[in-house]
Amino acid sequence: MSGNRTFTMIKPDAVESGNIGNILQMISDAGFSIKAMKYTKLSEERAKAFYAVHAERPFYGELVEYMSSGPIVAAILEKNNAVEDFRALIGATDPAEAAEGTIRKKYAESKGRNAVHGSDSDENAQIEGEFHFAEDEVI
Ligand code: IDP
Ligand code: MG
Repeated sequence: MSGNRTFTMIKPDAVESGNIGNILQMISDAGFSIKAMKYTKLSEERAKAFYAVHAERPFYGELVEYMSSGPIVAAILEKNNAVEDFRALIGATDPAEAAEGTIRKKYAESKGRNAVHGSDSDENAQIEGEFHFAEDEVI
């Protein structure tokens, strides 16, 4: 059965372009509620750890540099079928391939600088949420 929580980050490009509010509005309009949220910045070490699963990919260095280049918003979101529905809301990794009306279609700059993160499984949603939030920060 699918779970009811996912984890997201509004990435440095979307923070820098002033789209935190627009993206949170889209998330809220799509029926997600916020269980935890913080404005923060990943160190290079923390970005490396978060994306360790991609360590062998050719874009890993670029990804780590980008994700530690400026502030982000990290959040745990709740909705039924959260992981799948949130991936549908954000759209394909590459904004050129993302469907109309998705967050990445609207706000992403490129496949690398693509505005938002969304967990790809219930298991990773749990792991990624715990990476950013202590138990008592989840309300
Ligand atoms: P996802 O975020 O849609 O799940 P993943 O394949 O898990 O996509 O990749 C993680 C992140 O790595 C992407 O969101 C994007 O920021 C970056 N990335 C993925 N593919 C490329 C690429 O080909 N070039 C540069 N960066 C990439
Ligand atoms: Mg992914």
